[in-house]
Amino acid sequence: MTHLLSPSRRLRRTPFSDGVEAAGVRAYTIYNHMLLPTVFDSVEADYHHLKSKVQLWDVSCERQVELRGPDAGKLMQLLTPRDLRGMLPGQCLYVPMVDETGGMLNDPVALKLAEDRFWISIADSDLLLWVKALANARQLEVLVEEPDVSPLAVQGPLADTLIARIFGADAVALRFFRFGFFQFEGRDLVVARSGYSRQGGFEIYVEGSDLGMPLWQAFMAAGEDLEIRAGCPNGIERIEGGLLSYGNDMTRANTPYECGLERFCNVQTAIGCLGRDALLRVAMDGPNRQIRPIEIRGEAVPLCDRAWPLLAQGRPVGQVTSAAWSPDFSTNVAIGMVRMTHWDPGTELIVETQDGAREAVVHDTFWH
Ligand code: THG
Repeated sequence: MTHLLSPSRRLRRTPFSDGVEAAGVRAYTIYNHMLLPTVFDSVEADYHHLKSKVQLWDVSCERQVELRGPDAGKLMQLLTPRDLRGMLPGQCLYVPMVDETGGMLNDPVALKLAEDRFWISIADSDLLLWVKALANARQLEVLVEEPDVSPLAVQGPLADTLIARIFGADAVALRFFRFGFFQFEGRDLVVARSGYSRQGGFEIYVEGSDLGMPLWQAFMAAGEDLEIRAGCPNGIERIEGGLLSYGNDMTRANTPYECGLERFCNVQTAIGCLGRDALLRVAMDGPNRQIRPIEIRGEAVPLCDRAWPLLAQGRPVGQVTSAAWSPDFSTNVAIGMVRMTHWDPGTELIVETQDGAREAVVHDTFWH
């Protein structure tokens, strides 16, 4: 398959790669040093199918950093400005993670498995190294490892129907960002109502690579009459929904406030967070640039594989970092970082793509 990408051990395969290939994957990206499918039929055909049926996604690249031991909770709070005191076993939380300057290191989903055990389901950065270094430098009583756990997502409007057939009605009863343990072939798996789309669905944290293909096949067979297909996080749908992508829409150069993640920061009470002092200052003044939904007028934009400068009266006022033609909204949807002087909804800007300048306008909400 990988015609342009030279496969090697560094570009890790996943427990579901055989199924992904059999389904006719057309393109991959690399995420956490692992294969992540990006296209099956076409990005637009995948988009329409995701929004009307149900898809099975190989998101193994959402690697887990496991914390286990008496200091696991202390280490978790060291990593994030979100106050974790109220977090209960069985809960998932979207948690910005920052360095000592308040810069974003990752934006994972955290799962509390037990008082002394967490999984951090990471976005695309080598968070394991940072967490290991912190645990050692602070001499914490905690083991930090990457377990053999690979998330498999079931996303789309028919996800509830499908999940019931594999895990039963109790799985359908899960609330958003809650998880439970459900059996498959006699083994307990974490199943959560979560996922990187706005269409609803579940994520199964498949523990043990040997279970990968049996579970993949079971879903494919059980979903045949629902017209299930292999899919993947969809570039158009996630921009419409305002789901941020680490490395694209934000980097270490951004604070969580600039990313619009202030609702996940409690700097007054998140005592123990490494970047707290830096973020307290930022929280006081407020950011001077922030993520905004941006509409780009005219025909379909080219592939957004670089930052596009945003201009007002010829001067730079920000950048667009993700953009795509939206078939459902008949316009180009985009995510940008805009200076406060020009971030009000309705502000007209110029965006410079590699194929030329286009008219753009700041929106107040994403498209969902
Ligand atoms: N699922 C799991 N791990 C992941 C992702 C995932 N790791 C990598 C990447 N995705 C992390 N990024 C995100 C971004 C957004 C959300 C989840 C992970 C998300 N956000 C909702 C929102 O912004 O409205 C909900 C946040 C909330 O209310 O708590 O779901 O997808 N396992």
